[in-house]
Amino acid sequence: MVDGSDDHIVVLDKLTYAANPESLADLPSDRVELVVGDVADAALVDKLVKRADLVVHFAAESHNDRSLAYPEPFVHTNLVGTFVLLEAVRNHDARFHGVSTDEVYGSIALDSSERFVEASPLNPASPYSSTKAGSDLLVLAWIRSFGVRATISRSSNIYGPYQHVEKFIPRQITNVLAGHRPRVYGDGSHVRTWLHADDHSSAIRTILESDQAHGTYLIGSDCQVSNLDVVRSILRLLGSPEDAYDLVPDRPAHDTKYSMDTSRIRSELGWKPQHTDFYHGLASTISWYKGHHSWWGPSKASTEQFYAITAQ
Ligand code: TDX
Repeated sequence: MVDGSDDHIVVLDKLTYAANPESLADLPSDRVELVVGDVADAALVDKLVKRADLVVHFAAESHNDRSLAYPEPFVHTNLVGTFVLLEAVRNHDARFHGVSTDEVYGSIALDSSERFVEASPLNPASPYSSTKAGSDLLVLAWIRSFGVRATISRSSNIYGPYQHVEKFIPRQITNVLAGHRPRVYGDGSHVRTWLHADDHSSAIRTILESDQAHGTYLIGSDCQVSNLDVVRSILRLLGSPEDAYDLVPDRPAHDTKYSMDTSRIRSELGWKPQHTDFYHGLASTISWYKGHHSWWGPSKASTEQFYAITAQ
């Protein structure tokens, strides 16, 4: 978002357990300003949106396992937060982009070749994905009811540097680096499509820079793999035996597979992912975590304490 532009960016972040201000440390301080606060704080949001042309709504409680244990913050941030932002952009006529997820469509059977399209029905399974679906519905209603200038993107699973260690790929990498075995839910057959974080950012930038962009865009790569395949690859790339992982109790309502047809953003806006070799991207992500213990180390113990409650 910052490279190659002279945009002035105000980051509104509550600095919850999932945030690390060090992630902003390398960004130019004259162009990136951090405001610590809540997206559901209407007075603060109104003040900030008043001086903005464009609001990109990345703020979310985003982890399924936490939403099953503590759903309330998901309702607050993902629903009330989106409502507050939409009211502010409506009042100040700013453009809005909502960052969402493939999970709003629910799950696909493993043996099905179905792929979700923009207009597929929403069928979320978890407190997390249902609040994201609700957030998207608010955006669509504010477009139709009030003429708010807004777009939505729904992305597949994201990986890369700076991802919190609660998520699947960094959890398993840092487990191995810390001398622990990766932990795979259920039988590990669940399938995800992995998109590099840089490609997610470039897709959103493409939408924001287009005067033609409207409605909903699906963003994803062609790298569709099972969780077992990911874990075996991490172990191999770190020089451990590929079977040195544990199968642990499954996540309730665990979505089997996500799959989306991402041709709209590719054909209409000319976007495509640059990180097309998942295993290459995984190797460079592993290198990043190897070299950034000081970034992830402090949150590792508390993350594993959380997982210990659910025996995952
Ligand atoms: O330790 C684990 N073991 C395991 O087998 C963890 C943390 C996860 N898993 C499985 C569950 C999923 O099948 O790996 C897969 C990926 O898990 P997560 O990283 O928790 O992602 P997922 O539930 O697929 O949701 C992610 O993609 C969509 C993000 O967390 C969401 O924020 C995004 O919207």
